[in-house]
Amino acid sequence: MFALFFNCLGFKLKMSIEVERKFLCSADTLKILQEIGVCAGQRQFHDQYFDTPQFHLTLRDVWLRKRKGCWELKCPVARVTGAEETQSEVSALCSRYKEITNLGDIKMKLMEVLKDICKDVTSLEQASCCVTESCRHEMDSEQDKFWVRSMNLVVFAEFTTVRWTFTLEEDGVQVDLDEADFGYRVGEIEVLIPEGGDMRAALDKIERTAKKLGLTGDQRIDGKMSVYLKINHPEHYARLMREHIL
Ligand code: V4E
Repeated sequence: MFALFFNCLGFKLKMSIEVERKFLCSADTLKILQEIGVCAGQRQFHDQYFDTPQFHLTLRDVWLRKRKGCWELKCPVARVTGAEETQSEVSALCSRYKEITNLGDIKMKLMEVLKDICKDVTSLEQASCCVTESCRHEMDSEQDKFWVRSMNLVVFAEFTTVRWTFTLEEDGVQVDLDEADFGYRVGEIEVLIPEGGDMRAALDKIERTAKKLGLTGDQRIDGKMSVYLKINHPEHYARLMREHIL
């Protein structure tokens, strides 16, 4: 939250990797969570997710959203073979995404992903020029409309989430319980590490927390987006499943 606030003002931040495991929260899990964690509060936010009409971003596992007036981009992280992979079961249940929250960096990444498929490179380059403009402009929705249109991006998903956040004794572990406005509830155990940080330690923390919460399943749990797409864009959902992106 603190980081997002500064980012919205245009300060350049080091990118972080979000490592997380989703889970379905039973009454028993909630009871344990209330015993071992501290509820850091409840908040509500509305997310708008953007892609080209042909879904060029999400088909590359790139997720662009606007939440509370701030832009956020999640991109896949290359898996490092070796130490991390030895804990394959835990590893398979966790997702890792690079989180980019600086608008300039987001536009650069989008250019990189979209330039092969966009004929009108000039308009993309114009859009990237906004990168160097003042941070005041980053909050200007008129500016947003310009670069979003230049990259041919449209909203393909939007929903509101009510989130309860718990912090745990385990250093740097956060547990969120989300309820989306389309009726889906999901929990997530989350650890943020800096780029190049200790992935194995993050996975260990998630595993220990999952054990404490009594989570036993070995299946990956759907996130809010999977369920949203299943309901609202079934064909795209099926394609993302076929291509092992969801
Ligand atoms: C990365 C991703 C999407 C973007 C939203 O990510 P998610 O963490 O599910 O949303 P949320 O609201 O919990 O974000 P936070 O507030 O924690 O930043 S939508 C789909 N994906 C891909 C994806 C995946 N392949 N597997 C899993 C388990 N989650 C997401």
